[in-house]
Amino acid sequence: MDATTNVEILDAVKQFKLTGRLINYLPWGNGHINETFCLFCEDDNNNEIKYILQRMNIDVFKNPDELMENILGVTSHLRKKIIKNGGDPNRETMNVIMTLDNKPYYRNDLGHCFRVYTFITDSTSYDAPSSNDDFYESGVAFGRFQSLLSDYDASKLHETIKNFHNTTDRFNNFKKDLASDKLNRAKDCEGEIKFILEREKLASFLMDKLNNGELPLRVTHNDTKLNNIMLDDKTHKGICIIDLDTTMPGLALNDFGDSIRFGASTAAEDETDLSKVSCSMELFEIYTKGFIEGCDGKLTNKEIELLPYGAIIMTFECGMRFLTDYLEGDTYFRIHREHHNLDRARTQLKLVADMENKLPIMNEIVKKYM
Ligand code: ADP
Ligand code: GN1
Ligand code: MG
Repeated sequence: MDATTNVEILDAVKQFKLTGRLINYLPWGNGHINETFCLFCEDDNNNEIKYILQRMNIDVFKNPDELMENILGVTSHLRKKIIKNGGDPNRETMNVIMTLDNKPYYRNDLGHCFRVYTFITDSTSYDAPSSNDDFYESGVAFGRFQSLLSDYDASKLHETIKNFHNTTDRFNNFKKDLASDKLNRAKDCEGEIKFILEREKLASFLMDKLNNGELPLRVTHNDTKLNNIMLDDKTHKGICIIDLDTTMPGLALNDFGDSIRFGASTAAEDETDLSKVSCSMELFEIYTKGFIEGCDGKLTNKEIELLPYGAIIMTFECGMRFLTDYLEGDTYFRIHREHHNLDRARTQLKLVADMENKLPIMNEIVKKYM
C-alpha cells in the first residue's frame, strides 16, 4: 500500500462526525496491514478527545462495504450484551464513527478508504506480555469474545478474506509461489522451504477435522495476537478486542493458536537471533487456563484436546505466509527492513520445531483443564 499523504489525512478527518477540532495526529501502533493514526482533537472546553483513523488496506480486504457491514453487525451485537452485563460499551467494544453522510467509511478521489473509531482510553496494546497475569487476562478476553459471539448468526458475516485460515490452501499457494520463484529468492531459504514441504500433512490436519465434523465452525476473531487487545491500564483486564477485520466463521483452535504463537514466544516475531526464540510452557499454561475460562464452557472436549495443535498449526501457517510473501516480493505484510518477512518466517518455523518437541508437555497441560 502506498503511503498516505498529509493532505489526504486532513481531508479524511473533515468527513467524519468528530467532536472537537483536530490539533495533531501521529502514526499509531504496530499493525502489519492497515495504516493507523491517532487523532488528537480538542473540544470547546479544552478537553482532549482522541480517535483512531485508519486507512483500510483494500488490497487485502477487497470489499470495504462488506468488511464494514461485518464490523457494524458484530460491534452492535457486542454493545447490546455489554450493556446487559452492566459494562461500558464505549470502552469494551470498538465504536465506528460515521461520516457526515452516515457512511461507515470514506473513499477519497484516489480510491483510498478511511474509517474512524473512538479511541479506547486508559488502556494499552502490548507487543509482548508485560506479565504472566496480563497474558492470562488476554486469554480470558479472547475466550469471552468468542463466547459473546456464540449466538451471532454466522450467515450474516461476509468472508472478508477467502480461505483466510484454510491452512491446506495456504500450503498449496506456498508451493505455487515456490514453483515460480519469480524473484529468485528461494535460494536464500532452502532450509525453511524443506521444513515446510515436509509438513504437508500438518497443513491439512485441522481442516480435515473441520470437514469431517469433528471440529465445529464458530464465529471467531481470526487475528488474536496480543496487540489486537487493549488491556486496561489500571485493572489490567482485557478491556476491548480490536482489529475486527477478520471476524468471521473459523476454528476456536485457530484463535487460541494465534495468541500462543505471538504471545507465548520468548522473542519478538521478527527477532533475528533465533537462539532467543522458543515457546514458553509457563505462558502456554497461563493462556490455556484463561482462554478456556473465557470460553465459558462452550469448547468441546475435542477442541480442548487439540489446543496444542491449534498452536502448532497457526504458527506453521503464519511462518508459511511470511515466507510466501518473501518469495512474492513483500506485497502483503508491511516490512520495515530488507528480509523482514524472511526473518519473521524463521522465528515462526523455529517456534514450530520447538512446539513439536514440547507437544507431550502441552498435551499434559491441556488435560488439566478438560
Ligand atoms: P492492523 O490491522 O494493521 O493490525 P489494528 O486495527 O490492529 O491494525 O490497529 C493497529 C494498532 O492501533 C493496534 O495494535 C492498537 O495499538 C491501535 N488501535 C487500534 N484501534 C484502537 C482503538 N480503538 N483505541 C486505541 N488504540 C487502537
Ligand atoms: C497481520 O493486522 P495484524 O498486524 O494485526 C495478519 C495476521 C497475521 C499477523 C502476523 C489480515 O495481523 O493474519 O497473523 O499479521 N492480518 C491479516 O503478525 O492478514
Ligand atoms: Mg492488528
